[in-house]
Amino acid sequence: MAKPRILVAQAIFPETVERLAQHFEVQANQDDVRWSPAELARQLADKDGALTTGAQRIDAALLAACPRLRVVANMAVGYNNFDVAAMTAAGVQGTNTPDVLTDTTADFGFALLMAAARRITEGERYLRAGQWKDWRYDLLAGSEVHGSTLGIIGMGRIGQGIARRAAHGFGMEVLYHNRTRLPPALEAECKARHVGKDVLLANADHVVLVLPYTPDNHHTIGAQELARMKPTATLVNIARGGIVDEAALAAALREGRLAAAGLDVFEGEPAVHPDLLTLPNVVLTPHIASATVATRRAMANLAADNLIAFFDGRGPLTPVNQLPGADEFLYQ
Ligand code: 8YV
Repeated sequence: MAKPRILVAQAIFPETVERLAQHFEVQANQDDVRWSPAELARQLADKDGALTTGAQRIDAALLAACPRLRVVANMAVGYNNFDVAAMTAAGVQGTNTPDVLTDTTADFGFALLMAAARRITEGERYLRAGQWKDWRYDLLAGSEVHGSTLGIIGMGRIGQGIARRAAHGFGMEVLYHNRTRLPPALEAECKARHVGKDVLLANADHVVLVLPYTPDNHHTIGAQELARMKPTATLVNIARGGIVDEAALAAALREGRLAAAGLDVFEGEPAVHPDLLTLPNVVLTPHIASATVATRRAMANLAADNLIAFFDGRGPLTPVNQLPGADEFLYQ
């Protein structure tokens, strides 16, 4: 029987491509060519499956041009690049890579919080520019992290990881806002209290965004929400850029209505709002919260495992949609 044909849409670890090649006929974009949506559809037109990275949009128009496609494995926990309803309607299975990146991403969220609140990158730029001449009582004085109040918006696995670090490692009081409340035992373990969004914004000394990006939460943090935050507060976004109105955030940071921000994700990646680039009180990183070698390897392996399990008939390991007629296997 002919092997299923798989497209690896962006460069990944060569050993993952080799592993996939033991099971499939693989075409891998190891030169990392950035395809337009039309070119992606052309590349996928004769494929049975794909490994994507989050940068490839899988929507109704693409699916209509790819009748053979049965499964798309995203090498990311977020899958806002998938039109899940269109995929389900077309009978296409989607999968993501939860769990394997939880702690690494939570570590990075904390690193961004520390860097922004304690002005670490600002201090480094100052030193490298030869501006450091003397001690001064208020030189680069930031805001306290330990013992302060942290607000977490989005309390999935990564949010819980941040809560544990904050409560257990930094003695912080943790408030969280989420569509659904955590079970009491998990709340107790994370030492986190569920509150409304406005209460969180008004009371938190630092706010971390870790919620999935959906059309409903576009610009969930805009001018109004920023106005509710303390002027001494820090905002960290490791979720998706579209959750924050970047122009409103840049204005708040410029006008001293918000002390600092740490951003790993942006609305128009890889473009960054030009106003943010000019501000000293924002730490900017290029979407690298999950970027350790071990975690990226685990993500690539899980994406490959999903494709292998799907075509073996075992069902996907970490599905994001439930196809009609398929066994009940939706991963929780
Ligand atoms: C990925 C991410 O690196 O997992 C996610 O949702 O945002 C990152 O870990 C990125 O999406 C590229 O795959």
